[in-house]
Amino acid sequence: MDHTQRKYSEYKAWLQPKSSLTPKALRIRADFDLDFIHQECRLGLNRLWGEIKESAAYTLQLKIDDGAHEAYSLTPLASGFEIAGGSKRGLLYGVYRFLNRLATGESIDQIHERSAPQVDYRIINHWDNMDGHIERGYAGQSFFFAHNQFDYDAERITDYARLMASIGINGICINNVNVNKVSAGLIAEPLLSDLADLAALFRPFGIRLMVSVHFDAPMIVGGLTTSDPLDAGVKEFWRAQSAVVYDKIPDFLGYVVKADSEFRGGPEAFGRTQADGANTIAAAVAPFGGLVFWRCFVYNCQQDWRDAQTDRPMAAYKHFQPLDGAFDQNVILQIKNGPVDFQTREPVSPLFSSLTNTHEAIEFQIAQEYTGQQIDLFSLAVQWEEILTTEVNKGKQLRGLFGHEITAVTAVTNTGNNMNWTGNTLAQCNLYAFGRIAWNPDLTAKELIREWIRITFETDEHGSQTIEAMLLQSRDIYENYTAPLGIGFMVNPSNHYGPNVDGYEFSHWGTYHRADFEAIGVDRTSKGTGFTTQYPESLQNMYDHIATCPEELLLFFHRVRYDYQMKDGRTLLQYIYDSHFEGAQQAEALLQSWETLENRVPQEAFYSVKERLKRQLRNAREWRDQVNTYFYRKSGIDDEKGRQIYR
Ligand code: GCW
Repeated sequence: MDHTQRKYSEYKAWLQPKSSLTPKALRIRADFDLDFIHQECRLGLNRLWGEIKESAAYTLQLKIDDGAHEAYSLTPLASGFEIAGGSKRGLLYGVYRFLNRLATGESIDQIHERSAPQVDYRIINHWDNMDGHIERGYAGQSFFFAHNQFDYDAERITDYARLMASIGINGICINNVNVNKVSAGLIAEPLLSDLADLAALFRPFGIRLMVSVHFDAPMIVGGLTTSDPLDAGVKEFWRAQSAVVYDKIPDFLGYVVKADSEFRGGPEAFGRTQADGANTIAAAVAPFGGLVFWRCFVYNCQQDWRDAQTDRPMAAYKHFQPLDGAFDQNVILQIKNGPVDFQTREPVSPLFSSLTNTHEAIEFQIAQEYTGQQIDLFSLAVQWEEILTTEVNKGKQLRGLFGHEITAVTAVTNTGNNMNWTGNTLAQCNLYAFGRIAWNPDLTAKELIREWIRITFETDEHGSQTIEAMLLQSRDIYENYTAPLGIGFMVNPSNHYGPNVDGYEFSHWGTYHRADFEAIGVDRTSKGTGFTTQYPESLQNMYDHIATCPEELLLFFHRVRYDYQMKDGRTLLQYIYDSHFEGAQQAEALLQSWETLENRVPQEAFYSVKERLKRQLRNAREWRDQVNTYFYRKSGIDDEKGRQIYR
């Protein structure tokens, strides 16, 4: 059944409480002031256990203690349980965490936890357009907008706010970073009043809204003739307009800005720096405690493919590193996890280790733009764990920067108006995992996947183990049949799904693999384009030398001959053939595994995931054959194992 055909209320009726958990009788005690949290707690328990019964014998105590603002503690007592938070927000997180742990099947007396988030801002970015279409959206249309206006079901928004708060999200940017003339108006009437109404739905859940603003808003919204950030009129526009915004929404979190990027205007168009641009806007929101998330996805998207000197991954560092320390305190530079663009595998962006005097946000993409589009299975928790545990400086892992240089964690979301939120039921795991690692980056993919399976499915041991194995392997499988060893971008241009080895090879986007008859890849070492010099010395040395470069990133950093010997003795070419044959086989095995789950997971989820796994298999075979044929034709060298390659 098409998820979008149902009304949300009908869909909700289909969601069953977790019947296998024993119903409890208890009394919830809380100050009158904590009414909302009390209700949330009761609602959650009712969902888990059916209607809960009143009993004075067992007391669930909700209280505010002197812990940190967002911290909570969960403590079993002799004849009851205590949930405490350093503030109402902390207490709310405590309540959700308590419910979450109950939903995994734990008994109350085992639940003992103290926790505080490692970063202050845990943010979801929607790429929703106001016409309802979601850029890189794979779960239907926007649940905020349609027909260039706000158009939402308040009940659904409330559930969404609860969902996000329950995983620790405290800020949401509701519109696409590619702002157009309509969405530029979100900071002015008449849209601003609607924005304020929406903000009110999120407020009780501790979630502050943001919008993406147009760098040229002074012209589009303010009617000025320039957007030059150093122009007095432009500064006044941002100041006055922001005052209007904060008058309507006092707890507004701030703006996200994509400037000088992919045909968007920006400070450089006026001969100004990124810091000039960011600081002008930041100064306007500073009096209200607002923030500016300034994106670092700045590169030349009009490159001539003949130009081998320009190397796209180097761009962000070149634009921003020299400005370290020049940004105002309420500017947060929002940096994609890798230096290129949310590919299956990339090294960590060198900006993280090189900005030491600037607030940074890491930006992940939960929407699977390049990672299977919520058709192919791809557990991002696995990728994120690798990214977070990557060394960025002298034994320091990326996650070690959380709470210090990295003050915010953001991600492009994978939600839409499909009834199950994410299109593919299994893609919910990515959304869940994001919130949890933004709170605690030390959590492993395995832990996150397990938690999610337990709270989502009431299934048997075979069911949970099968889903866990599928999710844990999914990233390697996808990587096997798509672009090899960090080379990236062998996708169909524009929609970014399915193989097209040379699709970007002669384009202006700056993403070239430069394969010829004997070698593939771009030499990004200090002797090549020099990209590796953007890293601290120890990392530069590691990436520079082919022997010490992590093999899975071989083709990101090096130009390599097809007869190059990999660590296990195979040639590079044979590695490519093998991984592609294997990947397609593994995709088939995923489908077979899932087929064993009929009647073990809800029917609707079973059929919709199955249908996607079938599409994944077709996709994997197409990738296998196109990539293998491509390299055979380039090299003229056969597969050692004599498998079918189309000539
Ligand atoms: O990867 C690219 C996407 C664009 C996106 C851009 C960005 C919102 O293909 O759709 O634009 O990244 O991150 O700004």
